[in-house]
Amino acid sequence: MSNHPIQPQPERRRFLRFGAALGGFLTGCKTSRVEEPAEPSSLGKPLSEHGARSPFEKTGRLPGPGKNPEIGSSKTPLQDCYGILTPASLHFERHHSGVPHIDPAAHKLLLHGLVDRPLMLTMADIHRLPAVSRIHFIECSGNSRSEWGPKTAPDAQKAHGLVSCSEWTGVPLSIVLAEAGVKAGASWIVAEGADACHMQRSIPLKKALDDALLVFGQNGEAIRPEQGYPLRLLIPGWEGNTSVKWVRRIKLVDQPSMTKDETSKYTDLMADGTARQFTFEMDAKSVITFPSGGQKLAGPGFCEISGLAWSGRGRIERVEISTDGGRTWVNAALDEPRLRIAFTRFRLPWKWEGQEVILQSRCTDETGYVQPSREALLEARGANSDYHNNCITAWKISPGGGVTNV
Ligand SMILES: Nc1nc2c(c(=O)[nH]1)N[C@H]1C(S)=C(S)[C@@H](COP(=O)(O)O)O[C@H]1N2
Ligand SMILES: [Mo]
Repeated sequence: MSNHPIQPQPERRRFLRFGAALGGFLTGCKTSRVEEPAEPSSLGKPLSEHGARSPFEKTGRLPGPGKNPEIGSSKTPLQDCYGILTPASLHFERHHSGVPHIDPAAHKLLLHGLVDRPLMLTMADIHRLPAVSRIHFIECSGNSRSEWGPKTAPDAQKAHGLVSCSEWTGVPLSIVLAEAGVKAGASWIVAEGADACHMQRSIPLKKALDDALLVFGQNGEAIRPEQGYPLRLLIPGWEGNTSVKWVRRIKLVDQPSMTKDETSKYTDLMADGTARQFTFEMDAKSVITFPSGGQKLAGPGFCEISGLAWSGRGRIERVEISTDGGRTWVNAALDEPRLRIAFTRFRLPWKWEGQEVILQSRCTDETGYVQPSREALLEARGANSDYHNNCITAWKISPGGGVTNV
């Protein structure tokens, strides 16, 4: 037996608060007829080589309407995901020219330009190098584009589903760059994909040497073709477009290349007609996934408000929730692990009294950056912007329990 006096545990206190909020929520489930569940009477399905989800589970990615089915994006059903990891099968997709069919035995990565020793690496070469696994989100800078208004998207998936979070396994790019030997004067890299559009992005060498990865693993299995099989670049915390998929070439250069995806696209037009360029970091954002647009509360009583927050600059320090249209805010509990540049799950026990409610979340990251209001974002960026919308959004719960984007 421990001789330490028993201290009230924060966990237990939280549980007691839940107890109060639950307030007899489960009384409706009490039954006087106690019946044992029936024994299964026949054998189930046989063993299988590769698992599939239950046929009762129907949630899916939502391919956006495009001129052709290869080009565009499909969105993660954030409102149907648990925890902080996105299943590979539900990771959002953004392809500019479809998913190439690549035999890993034939795939090569060329490193050249301002290096001492140009390298041509096979996948077998890459698999021999020291690897790391890291949990990071990827977010398209076009995510939440609908929230510039005037017409917003009806639910969490359609509004914010161009973001997902996985455990990525791969080789730090710094290791490969050290093998090639970076020449004096090199200050940028240009990465190129093996898809038909040859997606190219310029990335400062400093970031490439800091935490960029050459990724071949996703959530414990080989990276999916849609995510860049057999090899993608991952630039943690920066706009998704810089994480070049199906990466086949990295060139060291002394200035950015000014490719189409960093000039005509992925720049932010400001009110004065100038454009912000190389807006790499994804600012902190949070989204309430329950209750969220398109859902319906069964009735007044206990409800756990839950959602996701993330920042391209590091850890999420705080998520506040308002249930009164932004007049007052309370801190939500943050699930562990709370990792850098990864989804953080937040939760708040709450009791819905059945009235109309405007529900909002606001996050703060470890740099002290606070997610802005829509007014503050428009003030700073004007109304021409398309990319990088991270403002606080609001769900309205109507007295009938229906939830809409307002
Ligand atoms: N080669 C190549 N890389 C690419 C793209 C592409 O079309 N081709 N799309 C980019 C964009 S715009 C984004 S947001 C991310 C999306 O990654 P995902 O499809 O794995 O979610 O990949 C980036 N890398
Ligand atoms: Mo993107």
